[in-house]
Amino acid sequence: MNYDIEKYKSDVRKLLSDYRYVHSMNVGDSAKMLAEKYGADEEKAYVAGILHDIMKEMPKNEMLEYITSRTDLSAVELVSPKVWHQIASAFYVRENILDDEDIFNAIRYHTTARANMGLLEKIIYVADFISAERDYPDVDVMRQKAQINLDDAIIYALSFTINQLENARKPIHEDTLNAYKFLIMDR
Ligand code: DGI
Ligand code: FE
Ligand code: FE
Repeated sequence: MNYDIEKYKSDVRKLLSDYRYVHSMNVGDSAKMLAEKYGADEEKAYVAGILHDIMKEMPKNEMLEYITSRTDLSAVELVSPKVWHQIASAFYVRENILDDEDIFNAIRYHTTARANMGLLEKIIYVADFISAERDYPDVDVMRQKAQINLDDAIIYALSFTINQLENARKPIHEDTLNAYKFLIMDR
């Protein structure tokens, strides 16, 4: 595939703040690195990485309208605005930038994860956690795990996210719980 990477970057640049633009480019770099390591298409991973959060800064009321006109939301999704951008970004990319099923799914599940993820989905999920600007307390552990075993890194990230949501007394998305169960059973 020949991807028009400079155009995708300018599309992202127009829709995101400086901080999130830098994050997006860093996720692209991390995704490319993981693709090389785990034998995925490096360019495709880079493209999915730079595009993954493209709708993150759309106003929440518009985002809800945008996604509910395209898909049904679960009860947890309706009360979890932070997961809306994975749906909005996936549809936006498919309709306006490029139509590729792997890239669609990698963006579509990059926040919640899901059971039985494909390699590109796994790569984008992990790349988002280890991007260069991330500085949460366990980021070094996460980066180290990402170098050793992709599924172990995902389990660690899922456990971290589930714990954070529990501590904040927030609902946990069904796909997040199913991703955790699937990978634990699959080991
Ligand atoms: O978009 P980013 O900030 O780069 O990262 P992200 O897409 O992983 O979004 C992280 C946010 O999403 C974080 O504030 C926690 C929230 N989140 C992740 N998984 C779940 C979730 N929120 C709910 N309610 N349920 C989930 O399973
Ligand atoms: Fe995101
Ligand atoms: Fe992100």
